[in-house]
This record gives sequence, C-alpha cells and structure tokens, in this order.
Amino acid sequence: MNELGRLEDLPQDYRDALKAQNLVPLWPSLRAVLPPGKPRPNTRATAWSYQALRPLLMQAGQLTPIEKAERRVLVLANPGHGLDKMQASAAIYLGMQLLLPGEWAPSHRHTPNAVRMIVEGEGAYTTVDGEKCPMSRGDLILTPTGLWHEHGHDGSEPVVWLDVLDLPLVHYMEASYHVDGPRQTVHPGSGHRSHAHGGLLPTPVFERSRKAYPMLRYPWVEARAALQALAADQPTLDAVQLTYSNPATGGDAENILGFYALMLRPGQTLNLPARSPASVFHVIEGGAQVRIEEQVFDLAEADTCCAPGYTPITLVNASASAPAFVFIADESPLHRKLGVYETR
Ligand code: GTQ
Repeated sequence: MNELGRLEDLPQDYRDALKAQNLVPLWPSLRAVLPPGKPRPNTRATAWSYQALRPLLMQAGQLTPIEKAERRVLVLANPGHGLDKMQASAAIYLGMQLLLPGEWAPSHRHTPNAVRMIVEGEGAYTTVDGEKCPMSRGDLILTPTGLWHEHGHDGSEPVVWLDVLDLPLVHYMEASYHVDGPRQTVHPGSGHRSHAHGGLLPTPVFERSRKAYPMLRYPWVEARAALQALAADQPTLDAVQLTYSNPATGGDAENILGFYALMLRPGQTLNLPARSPASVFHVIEGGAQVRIEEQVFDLAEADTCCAPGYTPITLVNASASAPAFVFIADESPLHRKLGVYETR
C-alpha cells in the first residue's frame, strides 16, 4: 500500500487558507477512517469483577442519597474509549445500579433504549409504561425508547442490577434527551403473563391500542427453564442460546441492541466466529472463561466483560458438573439494520 501525503507535507500558508474556510484535506486521514481489511476498534476487551465493584457501589449508597443521584449508578467504562465517555463499546453503555430499601428513582423517559439484568436482591420493581415489573435475580426488564420508567423498592436488602443502554450511539446521533414525569399509575396486567406461551399470540378482535413492546419482563425462571429444555431436546446442539424477542413480531426485543441467554453445558467449550458487532457477557449462574484474542477472563457469578467486534471469542465452562448461564448483549440489530453485519 502506498504512503499517502501527510498534513506536514503541505505548505503552512495553504493549510492556514484551508482552515480559514473550514476545509480539511482527506488524504492525510484517509487510512484512519478507512483502515485496511478490518476496523481498528477503540473498544478493548475489558472485564469488571462484581466482587471488586460491589463494595464501591455500596459505598455510593452511603455517600450519595438517591435524591442527589436520581439513578445511583457506577458506569462500567471501557478504557479504550476513555473513562469519561462512559462507553463499553461504540454503541453499548453498561452501568451497575443500586437501589436501597425504601428508595425511589423517579419516573422519566428518554430516547435511548435500556434493559435491566437483575444481579442481586429481592423486593425492588421497575414500573414501565404503567406495568409494575418485579425484579428478581436474572430477570430481564425492558425500558424501550420513549417509555416511562421508575424504580421502587419495598424489600429489605440492597438491590443491584446491570443497566444496558444504547446511550453512546443515541448520544453520538445527537438524539439523546430525557423528560421527567409524575409517578405512574400502575395498570393491571402483565405482558409476560399474556405472552407466557411461545407461539400462542394474544389476538384481540376488538382492537385496543396495540403496544409496540407487549412484553417488558422476561423472568429468569422461564428463560432458565427454556434453556434447559432446549439443551435436553437437542443434546448435540453446540450453542444453547435464546434470543430475547418481541413476541408480537418475533424480532429483536429492542431496535438497536440484541439480548440473549446462553447455557454452557458442563465442560463445554464454545467457539464463536468473529462477527462485526461488539458484545457483552455477564454471568448469571456458574462461571465462564471468556477468551478474546490474547485476553483471558475467568468470570465468576455477576462478573461482566465486553469484547470488540470482528474478533473470535471462545467461551469455556470449566465446571464438569454444573451448567453455566450467561447473559449476552450485542450490537447485532444495529449492524443488521445498517447493512454492515458480517461474520468471518
Ligand atoms: O435507570 O433510568 O444506568 O436513565 C442510565 C440512565 C440508568 C435508568 C442508567 C438511566 C437509567
């Protein structure tokens, strides 16, 4: 590949004349924006230990009352992007949120989509679009773009969950904002109960307003049972994986990020191909070794890591007797919609 001209090769008076007109020569930067063969991601393979972050999150509970925080969150920031950017990857934001007994995180809605993966504690709930969603470990709760959400806690122990948002992308698009609202009125009914049976869709005859997001809570007991049923039904299946989907459309649960539950059989090694989207792995139960190029992370329960796109990933369940359950988030829906999705 031939060397392209550098900015310093140009006479200073020419550079000044360009600058005065808000003009920039492409060729000194061409290789940076279109690198050869594959992208050069800022996203670095990074792991966050729950054991290390938990005491710091609990300390935040003492240092900052909920009224001063609105959302008491420690952001899992990727050093490759710079910690101040609050990014796990180009499109993924991760945060660990703490809610203490009796606390309330007031209602708001915003343009970025969010999900919550509950890490520990009982008794908290998120009210989304008027539906009260109880939070138990391993549950996934959606708060899609534009829907009101607030968090409350009637229990007696701290509750912690992992927030996954597409905030970096929506912020980059200059489309990120929020609106505060009053406490929501809770309506009866639960999308998870009315859509509890796969393949059987509620079919109203007298059309009520159709909800774009009919299912907001995916209880872990059901995701876990579905994974075990799939593993038992297909003993030779390599990837025992489920996609959290919108039951009305069969498509991804949200528009930008994809969410999956994966079961690693005892002793299983799973080699994932290099795919263009970046991804996040969070251990719900058991342990998993995640190998991303030269990096090796031994993740224990509640640990989280992220991987850049375009890189093969190997997952290993070192236990000979117990399955491991992993929650995965990735940028696949975004890449597919943009037409840049690829597998290598
Ligand atoms: O719980 O609504 O981690 O608005 C970041 C922004 C959580 C939330 C975050 C948010 C929330």
